[in-house]
Amino acid sequence: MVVVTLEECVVFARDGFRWFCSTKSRPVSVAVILVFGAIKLHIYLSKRSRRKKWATAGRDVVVLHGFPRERFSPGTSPYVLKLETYLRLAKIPYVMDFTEPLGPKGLSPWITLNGEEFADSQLVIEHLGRQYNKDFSSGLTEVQRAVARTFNIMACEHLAWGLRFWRYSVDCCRGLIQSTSQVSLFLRLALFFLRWKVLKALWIQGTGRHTQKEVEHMVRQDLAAISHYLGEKPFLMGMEPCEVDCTMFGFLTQIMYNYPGSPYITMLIDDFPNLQMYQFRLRDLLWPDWNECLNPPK
Ligand SMILES: N[C@@H](CCC(=O)N[C@@H](CS)C(=O)NCC(=O)O)C(=O)O
Repeated sequence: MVVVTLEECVVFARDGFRWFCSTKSRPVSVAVILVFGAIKLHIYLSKRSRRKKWATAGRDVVVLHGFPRERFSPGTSPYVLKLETYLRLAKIPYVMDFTEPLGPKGLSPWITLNGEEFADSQLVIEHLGRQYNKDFSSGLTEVQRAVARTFNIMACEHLAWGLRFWRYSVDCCRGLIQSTSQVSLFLRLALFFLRWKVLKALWIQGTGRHTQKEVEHMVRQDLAAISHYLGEKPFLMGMEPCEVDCTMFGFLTQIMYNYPGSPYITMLIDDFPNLQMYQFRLRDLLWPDWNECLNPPK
């Protein structure tokens, strides 16, 4: 095995830099600087022209940036679906943008509203709720609000890791690729890097250190909690849908449509059928155009 010391790396970098700055390599250095400059300028100009276009969406119209529509559901990200479902529930006018899915925090979704950018599905929902004076949880008691928040966090910060574990580690993105309508070489490359990043995140967060059986058990517990609390009610907190239902819709939709062959879809079918009915109910209510939102549309 070849072992490279830190000292050798420093020497290599220093010599390389000296060569780059020397007169002998001037044509190469100039070419490299010009190419990088041209790429940076191109990125800057495209970003600026996209923002100009979004500004024409109209006053108080939300531009929702996310990943493209896919074959079996309107998207493969639970968070984008959560936010889009909320916009529909709140009847806030919006347009979708798929050209720049990653926002100022490097994640999807994010929105542009009247020229301002906001990121993170939860923070965006809270901001829009204040701006458009929509609070679907206002009829809930303090205790019910606490329960709704707990379920919301459980889905976004716990269940989500269990789902990522299956998608990126166990399934190696096969189900995700099946759900994707255009599998280009670029997409495969992007998925390769995303997978590497998510596996690292899974390890740091801790879920990646468990066995597959242990993670499955955790997901089952989460789904059981949602199923039992939902019971026979039409929506999680009662007779009317509220913000937390949008989150549940985002996650249940992923399991039902974009996790083929996973133990989670089997759990929904065999053990928690009320969760499937709940997803259908929300879908009928808020996504009457579901089929047109698939890619290709049905
Ligand atoms: N807390 C964030 C989570 C968003 C998130 O994790 N988005 C994923 C897609 S499901 C993403 O953009 N991943 C891209 C990446 O990590 O590079 C939210 O609620 O918006």
